[in-house]
Amino acid sequence: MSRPDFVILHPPSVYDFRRGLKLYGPVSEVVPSTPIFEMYPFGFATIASFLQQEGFRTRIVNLALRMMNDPSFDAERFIASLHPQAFGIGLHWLCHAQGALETAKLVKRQHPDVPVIMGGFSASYYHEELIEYPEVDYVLRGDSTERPLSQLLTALRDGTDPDEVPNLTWRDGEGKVRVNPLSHVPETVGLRPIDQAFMVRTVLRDRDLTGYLPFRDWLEFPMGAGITCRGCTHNCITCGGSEYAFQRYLGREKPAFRPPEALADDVRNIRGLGKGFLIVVGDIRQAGMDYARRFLDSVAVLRDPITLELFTPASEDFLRQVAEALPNFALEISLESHDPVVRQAFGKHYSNEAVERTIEAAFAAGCKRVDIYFMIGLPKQTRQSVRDTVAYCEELLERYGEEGRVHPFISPLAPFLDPGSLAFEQPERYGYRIFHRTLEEHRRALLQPHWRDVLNYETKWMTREDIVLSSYEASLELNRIKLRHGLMSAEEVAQAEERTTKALELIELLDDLAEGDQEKLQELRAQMEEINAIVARPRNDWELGLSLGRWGLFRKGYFLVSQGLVAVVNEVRTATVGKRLS
Ligand code: B12
Ligand code: SF4
Repeated sequence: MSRPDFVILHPPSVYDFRRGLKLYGPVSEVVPSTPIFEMYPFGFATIASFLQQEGFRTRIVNLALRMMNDPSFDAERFIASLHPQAFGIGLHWLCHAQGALETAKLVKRQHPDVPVIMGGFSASYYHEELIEYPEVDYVLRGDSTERPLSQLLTALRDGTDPDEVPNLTWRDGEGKVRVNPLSHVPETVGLRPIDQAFMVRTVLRDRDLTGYLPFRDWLEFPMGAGITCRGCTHNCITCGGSEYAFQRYLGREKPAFRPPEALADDVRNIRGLGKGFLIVVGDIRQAGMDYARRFLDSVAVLRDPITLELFTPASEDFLRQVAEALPNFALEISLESHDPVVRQAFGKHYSNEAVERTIEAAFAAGCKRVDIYFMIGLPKQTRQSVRDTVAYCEELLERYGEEGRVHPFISPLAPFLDPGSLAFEQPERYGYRIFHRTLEEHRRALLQPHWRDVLNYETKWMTREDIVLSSYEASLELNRIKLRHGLMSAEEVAQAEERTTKALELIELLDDLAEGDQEKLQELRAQMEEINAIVARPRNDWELGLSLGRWGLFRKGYFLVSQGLVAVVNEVRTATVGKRLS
C-alpha cells in the first residue's frame, strides 16, 4: 500500500461515544448520520481530488464510521500506523468540537513532529482559539480551501514559512500566532467535480472502503448531490451558512455559483453512475431565473428521479419548466413553522397561501413528492405554537397527501445554534440566550450526559427543557398523524413511542443526578446504551422522509454522499465479483 502525503480524518462528534455515558437526543433525525455525526463533509472529496491533481497523495479516513462499525477498532493504534507528511482533521460542524480536538491530541501523541491542519466552517470561525491548542499547528479558513491547502503542503514539503499561504492561521518559529489574510475566496465554483476515477483508484489503493464511506448505510442506500454554490443569498437567522455568516467569518461577500451547464453536467454524471437518491443542493433560482433556465435546458430531459430544493415558493411557470426538463422531480422546502409570524422572525418572508399554491402547482405539473420541514427552537415560537405546527402538518396531509405525496418532518434546532449566525451573534435582538460561546465551552458541553445541557441556546419563548420536551411531544404526535395517513405502519409508530417513553424515563433519572456524580451515571449506562442503540440504528424511510413513495427503487432511505463513491462501490463490487468468477 502506498504511503499518503496527506491523511484527512473525520472524527466522531464525541470521541468516547462507545463508552455510552450520554443520552443523544433527536439531533440528527433529518440527516443521514446517527447522532455521532459520522458523515464527512463533501469538501473532503473535493480536497482529495484537487490535491491529487497537484501531486499530493491523499487518503480520506472516516474515523467516526470505523469506530462505529467495529467496537474493537483501536483508533489510536490505527493513527500510529499512518505516516503521512501532514494530518488534516475536519472541524466543519461544531458538533465535532470534542471529537476533533481529541483526535488531534491522539495524532500529536503518536506523531509529535507531524503537522496537524484543521479546517471547516467551525475551524474558520474559531481559528484564533483553535490555534492556541498545542495539538493544532495550522488552521485553514474559508469555504474553498483546496488551493491554499496545496500551497501549505508545498511549503511544508519545502521547509519554507507559509507566510504567503492565504487563509492560514499558524504559529511561526517563535511561537507567535500569525493570521494570514482571508484572501482566497473564489468568485465561481470552477473546480471540476469529484474525479470519479480518482476516488475508485484511491479506495483500491488504500484498501479501505469503510474509511471512505460517507456514512454507515451508504453501501445499501447510495446517494449523490449536485452542489449549486458556495455561500447563500438568504439570511435565515439561525444559519451559520447564511449570507451574513459568510460575510462575517468566511470572507465571502456574495455566493460563488457553479456554472449552470457544469452543474447539469455534474448531475448527469452522477446519475450515470448508478441508481440512488439524487439531490441538487441549493435552490437553482438563487442566481436568478436565467441561471435556473440554463441549468434546466442543459440537463433536459433527465427522466431519473431527482430532488430540488426550494428556498421560497415557486411560480406555476417555473414548476412547468422543471417538469419538462426533469419529469420525475420531487421537491424539498423548509417552512420552519406553520405560523408566518414565526417564519418571518426566522428570516423567511412568505405566506402559507404562497406555499400551498406552490404545492398545488407542483403536483399539477407532475411533481412526485414534496417534503416539508419544520423546526423547533425558533424566535417567537412557543410550545403551543409547535403543537399548532404539527396540526398544520395534518392539514397539509389531508389536503395534498394522497398516495403518500407529502411528507412533513419536524426536528429541534440541535445540538447547536450555528456560530456566525445572526441569532448567535446578536442573541438579544432575536430573543435568544446563549449558554456556550467559545469553542472550549462547546467542547465541554458535548460531554454532558443530557442533550438538554448540550444545547447552546434557549429562546425567550422556550427554555432548553421546553425545547427537549416539545421535540419529543411533536415527534410522537406527528408519528400518529403519519400513521393515520399511511406514511408509517402501526409497528413503526409503536417502536418510536417505546423509544420516546424510554428516553423520557431516563431524562427523569438524569435530572435527579447530582452534577458530576459519575458513580450514579455509570449505573445508568446500560439504559443509555440501549436508547442510543435504538437511536443509532439504521433509519427507515419514514424517519428520514425521503423515500420516494411509490417509486419502489428508493423506498428504503435517503442518504447523502459525496459524489464519486457510487462509482467506487460499483467498481469495487465489479472487481470482487470479477475475481470470484475468474
Ligand atoms: C449541504 C449541507 C449539508 C448536507 C451535506 C453535508 C456534507 N456531507 O457535506 C446535509 C444535509 C447532510 C447536512 C447536514 C448537517 N449540517 Co449542513 N450544510 C450544508 C450546506 C447547505 C452546504 C454545504 C456545502 O455544500 N458545501 C460545499 C462543499 C464542497 O464544501 P465543504 O464541505 O464546506 O468543504 C470545504 C470547506 O468547508 C473546507 N473544509 C471542510 N472540512 C475541512 C477539513 C480540513 C482539514 C480543511 C483544511 C478544510 C476543510 O474545505 C472544503 C473544500 O473547500 C451548508 C450551508 C451553506 N450555505 O454552506 C450547511 C451547514 C454546513 N450545515 C450545518 C449543520 C449544523 C449541519 C448538521 C450538524 C445539522 C444537524 N444537526 O443535523 C448536519 C451534520 C451532518 C453530519 N456530519 O452528519 C451548518 C454548520 C454550522 C457549524 N459551524 O456547525 C451549516 C453552515 C448551515 C446549516 N445550519 O445547515 N448539511
Ligand atoms: S438555511 Fe437559509 S440561510 Fe442557511 S443555507 Fe439554507 S437558505 Fe441559506
